[in-house]
Amino acid sequence: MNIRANHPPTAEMQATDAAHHLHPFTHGDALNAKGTRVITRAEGVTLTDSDGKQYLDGMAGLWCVNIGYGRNELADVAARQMRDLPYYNTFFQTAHPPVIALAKRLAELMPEGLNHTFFAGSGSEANDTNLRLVRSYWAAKGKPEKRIFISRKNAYHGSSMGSASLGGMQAMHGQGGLPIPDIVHIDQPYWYGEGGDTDPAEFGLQRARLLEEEIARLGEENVAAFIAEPIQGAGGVIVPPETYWPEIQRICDAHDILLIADEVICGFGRTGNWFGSETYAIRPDIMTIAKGLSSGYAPIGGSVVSDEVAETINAMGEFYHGYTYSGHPVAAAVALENLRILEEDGIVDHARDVAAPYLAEKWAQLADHPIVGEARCKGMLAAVELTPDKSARAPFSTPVGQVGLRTRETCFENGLVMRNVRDSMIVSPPLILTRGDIDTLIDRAVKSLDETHAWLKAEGLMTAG
Ligand code: PXG
Repeated sequence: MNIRANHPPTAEMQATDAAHHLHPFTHGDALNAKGTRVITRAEGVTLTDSDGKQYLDGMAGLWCVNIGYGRNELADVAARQMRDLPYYNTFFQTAHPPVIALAKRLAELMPEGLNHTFFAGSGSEANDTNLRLVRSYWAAKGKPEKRIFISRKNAYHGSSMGSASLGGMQAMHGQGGLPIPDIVHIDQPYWYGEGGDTDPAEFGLQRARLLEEEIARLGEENVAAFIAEPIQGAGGVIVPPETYWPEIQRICDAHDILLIADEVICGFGRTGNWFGSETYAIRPDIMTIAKGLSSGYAPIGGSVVSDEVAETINAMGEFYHGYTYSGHPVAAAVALENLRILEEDGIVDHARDVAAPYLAEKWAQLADHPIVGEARCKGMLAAVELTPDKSARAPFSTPVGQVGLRTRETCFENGLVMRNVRDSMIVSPPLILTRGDIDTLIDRAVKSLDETHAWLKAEGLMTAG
């Protein structure tokens, strides 16, 4: 059913898209041969495409539409702000009401001590800010040699030169001359893929202690900061063993380095608390935010820093850094309204008390599926690892990602957006998901996994690589 067509016919849009649009993280020729999927409307947790087909959005857009689609309050606030003051900058000793109010609101919501926000237009920009800000911080403290950032393999921190260098995605580093100097990557706490026979708790400690070994190798006097996502998102919803973060915190406390929690995905209710740092009792010096800050309704991100970091930066003289859209008034007003809705509608509470426990219960049942090697879930983040041999946690003999991609396409056909990372399937749905929505999500996921299983058997691909 094609409701209120607000667009040209699908084939025409696909041809125009192929002719003029370069997509992110996409093999252009492959997409253009096939034609892009065009999403035209969304309401609640449901997307509609240009042919009228509907999907349950298991990814909340791109891990961001925490409050769900179609909240008119945000449209109204944006329209009002565009009329009052569509743009003004925050350089040259000026500000405007929305950015001031948002900075204050964030200080209220943040874990103790994080009271100062440097705004950006995205998570990538915010992490670029962190690189320059942290190095400037150490220089201001008379320790300019503290320049090295320690990050993790398979981390995602953005796509700009700086943030992609902070990230640990090998494929990204292979393009464009990355990483930039003075960034190193330690192994990740990915038990399913890399833990072998080690007990998960022990493995978590081992992976955390790599940080201490790396600090010793580099010399503490040369290390500026450790950056990590509380739960790795784009890397495949890597939920660390419970032993991991307390040990990381101990190591950061024991050495003179800053801890940056990249909460671009984990922030604003995703893990069942306002911040992943609460879920894992992390005490960051800096937090990166974006995505759920505005539920994706407007592009905005930021670096929220501790009093001590802010005092040092404020005292050092001019910090030569900023974006035209740092604290954009429309984005700031939209973010404020989003934060109001997250709180007043009890959406973070709903995620913690209703949706996440029910998702965890239902998701765990996927572990019984014949091609599922592990089903893991934390808050409103979940993943299943696909395998031809459950007990061995073995990968498929097919090229990495082929089975996952096939499953993703099957999910689309079955009305579910569930994406693949390698040969795992992940969800990060809007936090407003009801129990009924979760039943629908699981039903469609099982149907899709069944179809993948049938295809694997028919093709003789239930073999380990
Ligand atoms: N940090 C984290 C933890 C992220 O997940 C960024 C920083 C960068 O934010 P911006 O706003 O610059 O995109 C992200 C973004 C994927 C995918 O395929 C994930 C992200 C972005 C694009 C794709 O899972 N996360």
